[in-house]
Amino acid sequence: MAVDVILGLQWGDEGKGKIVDYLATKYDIVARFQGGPNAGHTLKFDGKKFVLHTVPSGIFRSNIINVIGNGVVIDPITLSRELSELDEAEVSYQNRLLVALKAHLILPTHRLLDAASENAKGQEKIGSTLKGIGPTYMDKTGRNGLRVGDILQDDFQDRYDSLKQKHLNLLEIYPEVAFDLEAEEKKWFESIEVLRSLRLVDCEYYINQALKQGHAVLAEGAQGSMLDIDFGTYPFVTSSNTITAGVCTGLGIAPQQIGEVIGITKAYCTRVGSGPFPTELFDETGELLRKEGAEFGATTGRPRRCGWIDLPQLQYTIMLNGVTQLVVTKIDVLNIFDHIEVATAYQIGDEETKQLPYDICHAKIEPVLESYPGWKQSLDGIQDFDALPAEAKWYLEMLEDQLDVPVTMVSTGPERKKLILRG
Ligand code: 2SA
Ligand code: MG
Repeated sequence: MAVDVILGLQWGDEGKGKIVDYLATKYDIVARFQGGPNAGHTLKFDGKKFVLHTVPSGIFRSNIINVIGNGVVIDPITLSRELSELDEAEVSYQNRLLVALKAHLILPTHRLLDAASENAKGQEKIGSTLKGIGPTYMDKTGRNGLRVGDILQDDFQDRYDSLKQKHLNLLEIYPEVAFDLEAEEKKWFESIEVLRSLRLVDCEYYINQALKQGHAVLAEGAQGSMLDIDFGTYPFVTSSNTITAGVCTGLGIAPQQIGEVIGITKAYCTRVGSGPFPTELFDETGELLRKEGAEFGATTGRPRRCGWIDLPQLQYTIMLNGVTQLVVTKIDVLNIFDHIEVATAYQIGDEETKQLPYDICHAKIEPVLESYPGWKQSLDGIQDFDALPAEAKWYLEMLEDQLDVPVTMVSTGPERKKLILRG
């Protein structure tokens, strides 16, 4: 069996949670491979809304094993809060939620460092979610980090104290920020006990054995490809590899184990935080997209920046990820528009190009826009691609054509049933 991958092709918030939740039924295991509680995957069903930050989106299907892979950074406090919410909703997770021993831990001082370093950046803020992601990955690559498996060791407290001391020393270079370290530490150690009660596994062995036994695995990406540490709009990125390549290192599998790569894009485009966004709209159309699409961050509640879909950007992330299927979400948000615009190229100075420039953060990019007629009607109740209004079909077929990947699913609303499947 293979590991299929599902990930966002833009700057996150493409609606991955809902699609994973739907697809999960075909899989035995759903695994997170990167990122941490900076993710916020929203799922809606039975009139209830859940936002998952650390727990994989397969948790609501009782026969699915959910794995938090070694590539993830875990804040025990967020994790245990999520688990209490699952308890409240009577979703059982014991024995179905596995955590990699090699996943790194986010300490309270990582969050403090995130806040202090972001605060010191003034105008150049990354727009971090302040969950401690950057400092934790820095400690991982700097070979200082604490891992989940360390909580089982006798000297855990000493190692915690020593890393905390390093952080406190480092914090001296920054102006002070408000943070109740003592209270956070208390919660953290309580949450470590919750983490200890879960099944802690050698993720690489677990996944490879499962594959050998014929189990199907779905790797669930967080954030989006344009936030990838290597290929995103650096430095306005997150600190992990969000692309398909991250699945190999984040779960411990070989490249030839990768099967389908399902790339998700909104029918338009959004971004939270700072950094380049070539098709961003600063006018009332952008405002309307935000309103219609309820574009506010699931993790931080921040309003998202909105704009039209960007084909060069999608061509780039489809290339990087090896996308084999495209899922278009939130197409219903476009219902009210007379015209829908699409960026087909970038005008940079005298040059028209379809390539993202190296200095994307400084280049003056004007998107070259093409206009498509809107459909101006609700898509409610449409379950079949052919039943879509002609203009919506054109739009989707144009995307397929330009991006050279088949559109296999179209989401027409947040609820589970608002999903058009294309055979
Ligand atoms: P960080 O917190 O240090 O990783 O922030 C660095 C930049 O990455 C952006 N970022 C995100 N942007 C969009 N969505 C994010 N998470 C989604 C959510 C979940 C998802 O709904 O909150 O779709 O997976 C996310 N996480 C980080 C952040 O704004 C900074 O620009
Ligand atoms: Mg989100």
